[in-house]
Amino acid sequence: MKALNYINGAWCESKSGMTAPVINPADGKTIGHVTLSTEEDVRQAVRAAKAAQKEWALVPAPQRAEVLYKVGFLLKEKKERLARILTMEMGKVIEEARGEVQEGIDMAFYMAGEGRRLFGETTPSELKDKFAMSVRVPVGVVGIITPWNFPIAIATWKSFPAIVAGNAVVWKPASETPLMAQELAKIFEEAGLPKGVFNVVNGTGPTVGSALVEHPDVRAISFTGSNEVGRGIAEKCGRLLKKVSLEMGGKNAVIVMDDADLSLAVEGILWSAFGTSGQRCTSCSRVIVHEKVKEELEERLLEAMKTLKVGNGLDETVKVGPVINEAALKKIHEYVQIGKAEGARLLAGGEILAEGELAKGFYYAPTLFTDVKPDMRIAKEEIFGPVLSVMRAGSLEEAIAINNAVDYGLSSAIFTRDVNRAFRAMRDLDTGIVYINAGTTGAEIHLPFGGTKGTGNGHRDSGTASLDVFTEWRSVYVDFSGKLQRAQIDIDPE
Ligand code: UN1
Repeated sequence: MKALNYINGAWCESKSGMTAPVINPADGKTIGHVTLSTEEDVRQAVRAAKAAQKEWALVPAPQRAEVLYKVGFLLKEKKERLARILTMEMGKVIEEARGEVQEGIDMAFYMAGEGRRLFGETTPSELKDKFAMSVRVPVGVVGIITPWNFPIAIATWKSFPAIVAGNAVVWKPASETPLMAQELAKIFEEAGLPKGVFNVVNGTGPTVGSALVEHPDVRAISFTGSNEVGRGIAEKCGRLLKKVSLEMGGKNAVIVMDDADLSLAVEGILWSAFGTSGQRCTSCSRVIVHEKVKEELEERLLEAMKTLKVGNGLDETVKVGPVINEAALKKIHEYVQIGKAEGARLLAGGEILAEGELAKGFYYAPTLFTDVKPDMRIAKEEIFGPVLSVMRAGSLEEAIAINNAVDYGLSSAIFTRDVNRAFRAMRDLDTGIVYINAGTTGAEIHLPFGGTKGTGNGHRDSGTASLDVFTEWRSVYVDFSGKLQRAQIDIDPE
């Protein structure tokens, strides 16, 4: 299969004529090719989006939402097929792939509902016979840049609110996962979205991403990806005075207190650390455990890790799929060497798996380090793989301080049976998402998603908070007094 650009309702090759292979990380096989676009392809897409947006913004929002309802039903109908493509293209296990498609379905229905809300505000005027309100208006053309780890869900978090609010979208999906992007574009087409409102331009970040960010007609950029790339985008958008929303990962921790239900904690840690092979922005990569229960937790974790079957995600019994590619495998393995050199104690894993069938794909053994210190690199930097570090704390305060000491602030979690500790943690953990008695993954789409510090720039994906990126506030004053009333001056009663 060839992943093409989708511009102004037409499927087209890029101007460069160049392609890159799409590889199944489970077995290294080529499952398709993706067209690699030029700046001219981006300009063409933005032109189409700009023209289409003018009309789209005039369609009443409840009618715009009708398209999203259709998209939701189509996603539902095609869920299993999409999940299988997702697993083959990205590697996550089939159960999680179904979950990811479900996230898109949820987002479609949720944002379709927004078509009958998109609430503004009314407020009294300081003058007589005068009305004041603020309404949300679309920004115009929105550029969306998404990562390979959630090839469809993240695109829905960004494009659905943008579209229901009356914008047109140009989307650059990750070049590792262009096939899911084709599927989403086809669904929009089938749902009857007018041409030009949703466009896909495939290619690489330095060419397509940069052209999108720098195009003067793209009024907002919504990006999820690496910290390095995100900072570069922020700088460009700052200079160009463009709205920009950034979500750039995490170094998420689970705190386990001495009063915790340890069985539950082990389940939560296992799921959030090794699910998606540790390749979620929300994945747990640190456990901060109260010293009284440290040894017991480690023993139980090691026992539970033995149940993690690693393999091709299409096999329903597999729990940990491959990582995305060879480069990721190398990076993860390098971090393990760094951890060892820093003095962390390796309890499990720490190796590339290459026996039998696994040799063809990119598999890393679920890895557990202990005696990790907060200043070690493996405790501070995002590894984006199945590598978990256990650290010790003597109190809740110390655990929270360790959690907060990293540069990221996406998600955190605490296992405790003490309601006071739970609420204190909820207040003091410096992350955008906090879980009580659950792991660090599993955000629901109707709540704001994002984080503090190096995770982002204060904006949020999903939830109604996402509308703030895709709309401008317009303040409207209606004077029905029939005479000139000057604000701040004609304020005394006659
Ligand atoms: C991501 O990894 O960027 O909260 C998204 C979760 C998922 C989304 C993760 N619902 O784990």
